[in-house]
Amino acid sequence: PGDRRPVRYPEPALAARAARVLRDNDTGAVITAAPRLYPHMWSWDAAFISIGLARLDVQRAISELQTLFRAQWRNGMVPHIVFTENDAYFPGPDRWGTEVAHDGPQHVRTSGICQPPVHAIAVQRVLEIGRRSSAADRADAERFARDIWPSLYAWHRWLVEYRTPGSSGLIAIVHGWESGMDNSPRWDVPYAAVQPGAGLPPYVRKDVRIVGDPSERPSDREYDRYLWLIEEMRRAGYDQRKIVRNSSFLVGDVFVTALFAVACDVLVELGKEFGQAPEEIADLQEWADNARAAVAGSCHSVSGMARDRDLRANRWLDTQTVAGFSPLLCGGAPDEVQLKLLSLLDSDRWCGHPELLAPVPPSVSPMRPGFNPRQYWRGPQWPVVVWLFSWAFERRGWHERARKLRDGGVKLTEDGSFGEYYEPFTGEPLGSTDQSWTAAVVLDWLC
Ligand code: 9WN
Repeated sequence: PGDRRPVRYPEPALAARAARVLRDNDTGAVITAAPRLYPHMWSWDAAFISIGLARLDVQRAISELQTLFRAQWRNGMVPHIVFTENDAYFPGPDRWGTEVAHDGPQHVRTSGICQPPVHAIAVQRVLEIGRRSSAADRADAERFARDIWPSLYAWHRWLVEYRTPGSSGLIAIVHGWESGMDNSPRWDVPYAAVQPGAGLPPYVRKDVRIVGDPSERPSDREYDRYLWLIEEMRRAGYDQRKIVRNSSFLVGDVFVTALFAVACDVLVELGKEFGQAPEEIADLQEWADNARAAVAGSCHSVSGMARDRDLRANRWLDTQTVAGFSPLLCGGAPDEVQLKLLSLLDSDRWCGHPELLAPVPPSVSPMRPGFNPRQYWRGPQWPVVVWLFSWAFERRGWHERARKLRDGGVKLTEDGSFGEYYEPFTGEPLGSTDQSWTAAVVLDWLC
């Protein structure tokens, strides 16, 4: 394996190309998630993008995160999309209609849902990089980390206040898009219960016109459900309490919960360093402990894999995907469970599968029924997911494992196309090319 693709850039040339992608995707105001398919700012993309940007320009990395947080809702939610003027993406701001919300920002249009809370991780990374840069960058990064901390705290508090219904302790999502893994088979069962009503206003998809092969994207049936959930939320005036009470989709997301736990840990570290309020630091410590316990509590007794919970149907979702490895991100699972997960991750069901071009986890195991190597979150490998595991493993002191994932991530992306996701056996880039967050994580790996 390794020569299945014609082009392979040496690391310095790959880094230069990645830098160019970020510069080319810069509208001057924001770095769009991708040039054509995603012409706006996405919440978790912006976090990863700022990490890559910090390698090029610490100031620009800071301003990217500031732009996202200027769109934070008054209740604390960080919206999943901050819209630019471009109208090439559907659903755009008119379809979301978040003007009906009491808590939305005044000066900018946003969607009405959120995405995984990886922003504290990005702030800490920008700070680390800024500190190794010039004295001016160090001072700016420190001021920024201190100033943005209360907004990060408010964001985390929103997730606890509004999104931890029920007793599982898992953070709940009200739309598959909130997971960042839109059409993962994780959501097939809860989505099957979402019945688009007759009142679903007609719409025309734009994504399938941009991605050459529509079968790499979610199906129309799936889109009907995505749009129906937006319709429900708009009708509820984006009132979180109403949405969590009534929406047809409510799922405890174990991957989001694990990221939340570790992001709370990071905020505690930053809070102590910059002298933030002790009672808020104590809140974050408690939230981290609760989230970690919820992730550990979700693990299947035989496989050890962490599970999401359908909070409408009150049952565990046993579909095995890369999210099953969530306890490895945040810790807290018993040793025997952790060992089981690590050996599963290394096995031929996951990273050790003999046919993989690069030994990094696909979104779904190639050995599972339903695995589709070309279909979005149903099989392809996603560089940002690899980055998250390599970052978490480094943080946990598993340096060798972190290095292997980083090397695998570079191998996956060394064709220089910066695909949104990759076919795991051939390494073909799929979805969008020149995807900003792919370029950003590659820059972080290479610099
Ligand atoms: C919907 C921008 C986003 C990522 C998500 C990814 C995809 C959007 C879409 O693109 O989702 O939010 O239209 O498919 O699934 O993780 O943040 O890159």
